Amino acid sequence: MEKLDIVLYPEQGLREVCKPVKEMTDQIDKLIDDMFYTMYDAPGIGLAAPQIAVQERIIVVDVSESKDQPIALINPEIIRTAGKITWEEGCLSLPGIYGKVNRPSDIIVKGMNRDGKMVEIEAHDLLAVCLQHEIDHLNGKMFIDHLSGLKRTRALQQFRKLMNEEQS
Ligand code: GNR
Ligand code: NI
Repeated sequence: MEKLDIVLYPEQGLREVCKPVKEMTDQIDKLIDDMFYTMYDAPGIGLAAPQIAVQERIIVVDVSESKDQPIALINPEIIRTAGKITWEEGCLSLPGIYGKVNRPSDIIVKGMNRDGKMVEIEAHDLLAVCLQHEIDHLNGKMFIDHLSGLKRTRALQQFRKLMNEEQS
């Protein structure tokens, strides 16, 4: 397995709409292994392919404490939403930045698993938040886009400052 480099904001690839995967291949299966490895190592609870510079519709998540409930989805689609939840989100592509985002609390996501089988996943609370955060990435969207103008500006200022401090 290989640890992949995580792309940081403001890389253009994080703002692009990713292409659907046409069919499950050994190459994608290997990529999913590397994505899980990279996500657990970070550590993070989710990772989307554009974060490792692959512009394809692939996500991995594991929100369990024990880190033993991996979910990989190809071409994921949200087919139902209900409820509301506010969660303080972070992103491996904006390290050190956090912000409260409102989203539906209950969702059903349809997609292909790594065996190439179509599945539907019912998700609540943190798993629902994380799946929506990852699916947003596939559409070129980041959690800061859900913040109000002022909060978003402040978050981005803070991120630029953090990145500059790291350089000096
Ligand atoms: O590791 C992550 N934590 C997190 C916390 C709250 C809401 C969403 C997330 S996803 C994030 C990893 C990441 O950037 N995935 O794209
Ligand atoms: Ni993210």
